[in-house]
Amino acid sequence: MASENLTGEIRKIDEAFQSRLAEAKDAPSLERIRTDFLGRKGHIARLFETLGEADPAVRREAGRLLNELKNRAQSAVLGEAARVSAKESGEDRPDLTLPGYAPPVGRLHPLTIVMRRVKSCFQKLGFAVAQGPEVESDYYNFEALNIPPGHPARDMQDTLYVSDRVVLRTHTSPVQIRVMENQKPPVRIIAPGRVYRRDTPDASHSPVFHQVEGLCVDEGVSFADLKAVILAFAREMFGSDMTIRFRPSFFPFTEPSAEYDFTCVICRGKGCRVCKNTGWVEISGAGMVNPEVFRFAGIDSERYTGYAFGMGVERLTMLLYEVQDIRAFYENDLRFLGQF
Ligand code: 2NL
Repeated sequence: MASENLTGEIRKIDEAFQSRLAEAKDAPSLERIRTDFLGRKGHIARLFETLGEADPAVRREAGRLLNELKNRAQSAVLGEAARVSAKESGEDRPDLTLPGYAPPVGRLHPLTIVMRRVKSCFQKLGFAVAQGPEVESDYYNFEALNIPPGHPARDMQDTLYVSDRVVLRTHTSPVQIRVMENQKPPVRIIAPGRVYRRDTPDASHSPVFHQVEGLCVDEGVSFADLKAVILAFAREMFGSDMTIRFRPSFFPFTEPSAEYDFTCVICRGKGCRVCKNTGWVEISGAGMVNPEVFRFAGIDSERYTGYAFGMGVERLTMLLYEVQDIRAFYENDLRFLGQF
């Protein structure tokens, strides 16, 4: 056989092998390819026999080509066999019985949890939720609340001023003034939201915190109504064993004014570290709306009376979850936030 014919024959067998291998899908078809090409009576063995009869001049080169084809075909068949067997046994598929990865799940901020609960307590008592701007005029934040010029609350030391007559609201009362300007009684609202004070942060002070204020205005509204609403809130929020007490106080926007306490939510009144053994925890202030405030808001104080109250959401949250430091709410430490 001429050298051209022999090397051409090797190339043809090589190509045939490649195309058969590309179509092999399973172990039996691969085994047929192995016997057809690499078996004792296969194409490659037949070519080795032909090689013996070839012209010595071409035998060397054709022999090298043929050996190379044999080795390559052997490892290709072995490689493909491994792949096919992995596929058939399912080794290349994910193990669906393995436990899954837990996706990272977000949670509500503790202040959001408590804020939502406070809102829902007052909604049950018939209060609507009102909102307003955090950047307020001096008029709504102070003047209309009967806080006179020169009052310490207006001091640059206590309030964050945006400009001469514009402040970051120091309470949510301005929201209530705006509602009273726009809605004639009966008014029954809470004003939840962020408020700002010029304070140096420590365990009990943060320059930004959250407040919920409440306001009820109608004919014949009395301090007894205020006490009933605060008591109902205390019991809904902290349990039916809660009692409340009021102590006389002073605010420019209410007259009379009071501070109110709840039974200590930790020891239920027995006396502990949190209540300093008094059995009571201070919550915030309240009172009957000062007629001067009604005058600013355009409400007839001869016909209507009203009560108002405030409360700090951080304070409630710290009592509820025994959080020692208000700054924890603002540090975004997931080890803290993950506990609620
Ligand atoms: C506190 C607790 C309080 C009010 C807020 C209020 C709002 C209007 C009229 C009258 Cl529109 N009062 N809010 C009343 C009493 C207490 O907040 O300890 N503040 C210094």
